[in-house]
Parts: sequence; structure tokens; C-alpha cells
Amino acid sequence: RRDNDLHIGGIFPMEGEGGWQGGQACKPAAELALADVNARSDLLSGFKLLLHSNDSKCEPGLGASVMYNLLYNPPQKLLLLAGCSTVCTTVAEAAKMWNLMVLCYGASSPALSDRARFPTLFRTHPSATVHNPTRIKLMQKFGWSRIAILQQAEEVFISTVEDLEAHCKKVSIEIVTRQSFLSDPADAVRNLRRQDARVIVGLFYVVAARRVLCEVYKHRLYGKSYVWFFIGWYEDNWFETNLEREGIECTVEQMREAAEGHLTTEALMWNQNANQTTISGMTSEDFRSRLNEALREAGYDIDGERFPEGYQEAPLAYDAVWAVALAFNKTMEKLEKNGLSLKNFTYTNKKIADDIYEAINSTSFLGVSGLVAFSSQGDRIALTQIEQLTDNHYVKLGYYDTQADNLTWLDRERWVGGKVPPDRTVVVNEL
Ligand code: ABU
Repeated sequence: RRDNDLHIGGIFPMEGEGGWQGGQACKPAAELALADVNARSDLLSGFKLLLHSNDSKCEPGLGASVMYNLLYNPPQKLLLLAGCSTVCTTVAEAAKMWNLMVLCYGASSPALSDRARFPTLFRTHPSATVHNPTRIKLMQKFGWSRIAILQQAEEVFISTVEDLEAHCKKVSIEIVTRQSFLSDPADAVRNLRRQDARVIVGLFYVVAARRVLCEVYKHRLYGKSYVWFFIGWYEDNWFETNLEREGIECTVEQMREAAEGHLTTEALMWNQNANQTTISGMTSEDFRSRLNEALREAGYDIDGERFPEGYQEAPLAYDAVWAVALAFNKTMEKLEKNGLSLKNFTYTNKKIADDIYEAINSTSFLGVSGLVAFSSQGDRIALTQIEQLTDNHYVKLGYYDTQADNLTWLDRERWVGGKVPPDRTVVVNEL
């Protein structure tokens, strides 16, 4: 093993049955970034960044085991990259015991924005709370003041709902019911019908989303009298794939019918100025071409638009590796002044850990995902995009800048029946 290697651990969700298996695209993206930073003579002064990784399947128990293997087997790791909220939560809660920084490229859980609980965590993935002001803005735009919530019982969604409830309270939007489920949403969806829910915010991972959509079809909770808000980071054809494999009792046609007209909100994860040169010398479109090439080589049918999970988040993984390289570079310069190097780091060396923390904390650069900078909670700041499924395709409806309270609306929404669905049963007075 060469002595000028700097080792980091990578935990990627690749092949699991639930959660978010975004390592499929994020790992190749991180590998591209490693090749790029290692090719730069002005970074890491002769040192090379090496990634040691394994699959967590987005399961926290397996993620913990992958982490222990990375830590208890040489070489010494300087930082961990992790994706998927459930795994990041477990890893980041433990990593502080080893003075290890954790950089999460694929974790949206608002619960992670707690510096006391996760003192060494940073993430390039925006917190899911960024969607809530956007949802409220849309509810106000369309005159909906009575909503329902359907959520999977995972901390990532529970903490998102707590934030949504607080936002609703401020603007007097009534939450008529909050239904949650572990893995089978059948009862919860039935309860939505009983409560006469019309505008429903759904928060769940994609496997659960397919189960929900099939129940929505069975209970006829779609069409001109209903509006669903779904999470926007699922792959575009999420409601048509894996139906047989996951035992979904609806056909592709039924799923399409139930999905028609739903709204999605998502944080923008690709630099919107596609021609802007970023720190690596690439534009976000150059990055897309290189990533596509790497994914084609890995056997994905990119030209047939069959993207692996995590494609949307790939820039976040690419930029996470750049954030690490820049932070290590800064830390090395500082350590050199005291005759030290990152090679002196051990899991009991709080001093060097603090230096790495400071370096990541002050990171600011233009990456393929946009401006990479972290808030005091270690969070990214992001714009959101709103889309609607129309004729089986997602159509961009607009963007919302929460900080500036600026909604850019493109007037492209289309409603089944031609009218905005009301948020309650409309009583027609026949007198
Ligand atoms: N955009 C993927 C987020 C996955 C997660 O929070 O677990």
C-alpha cells in the first residue's frame, strides 16, 4: 500500500428491496470525481484519494456493519461518504465516537439537521424540509386549506411531516388526517377515503409509493376530485416498473391511470445554468455526458431512458467527493505548518478531526449540483421545482425560491375535468 494515499470509506445503497438504492448512479459519479480530483496537480500535494466502499442496501443494520468493517480493517479512514437517510442516521450517530466526519450525498431526512445529535455530519443532499414551503405555496395558489397526509413510518418522513404541520399551522391550513403505515398502506389509504381527504401529501420511499398508488387505484382516490403531492426524486417511470417483482396487484395501465395529474416537488440537484463551468472544468451537461457514458459501460440502457436509481442525485455524490478533496487540501496546508499531515489522523485525534470539520464547514465552490456550501446545521440550500404528471410524462410547472419567496410559474398545469380540484366535497344548494 502506498504511503501517499488518503483513504475514505464509502457506503452506497445498491441492491436492496426498499428505501433508496441511489448508489447505483451515485457510486459511478463518486468514482468520476475521484479520478478528476486525483488528476489535479494543484490538489492534495502529491497525495491520492482512495475510496473503499460497500453496499448498505439502504438498511441501517447492514450500514452499521459496513461502517464497522471499514473502521476496524486497515487502512485508517479519514471520512465516510454515505447515502440514504436511514443509513446516514445510524452511521452519523456512531461516527462521532471515532472523530470521523460523515458526508451524506443522498440523505434528505430533516432529523439529520441536529448538530447536537450529529456533530460531524455534512450533506450535499438538501433536507426534505425545502419541499414544505413549496407545498404551502401551491396550496395557497390553488385555494386548498384542507389537506391530508399519508406517510411511511420512517424518521425521514416523520420529521418532514412535523415540519409540514408547523408550516400549515402558521397559514391556517387544516390537516384533516395524518395516516401512517409501516409497509402495507391498504388500511391507511382506506382511512383517507373515510375522512373524505381530497388534497393529499404522500411521503414514502418508492417501493411503498407503488403500493400506495395501487391502493389509490383500488379505492378510486384519483381523478378530477383528488390531488396528490408525491416526492419528486423517484425515477420518472417509477409507477410502471417492478410491479411484478414487488407483487403489486395493479396493471401498468391502472397505475398510469391513478398517477395521472399528480404533483411533485423536488430540490434542484443539477446546476441550472447548464453552460456554466464548474470547479472541475465541466458544465453540468458535460458531467451528464460523462456519467451517461460510465453508466452505459456498466450496462444501463441510458439511451432507452432506463436510468439507474440515484441518477438525479448523482451530481450530489460527485460534488461530495470534491468537497472532501478541497477540505483535505485546506487541512493539509494547515497541518503542514505544524509539521503534521493528514496521515497523523487516528480515530482518537480530535484536533485533526476539528481541523477537517472547520475545512468542510467553510467549503464554498460551484459544483455540478450548483453552489456547494453548508449551513450551520451542515445542510445545503436549494431551489425547488414543481412538476405534474400529464399524459404519462412529467411536465415542469415552475420553480420556487423559498428564501426570496419567489414562485416562477409557467401556467402549464392541467387538471382532469378541466378545473382545479376542490379541497372538500362541494355541496350544491338546489333551493
Ligand atoms: N433523494 C434521495 C433521498 C433518500 C433518502 O433520504 O433516504
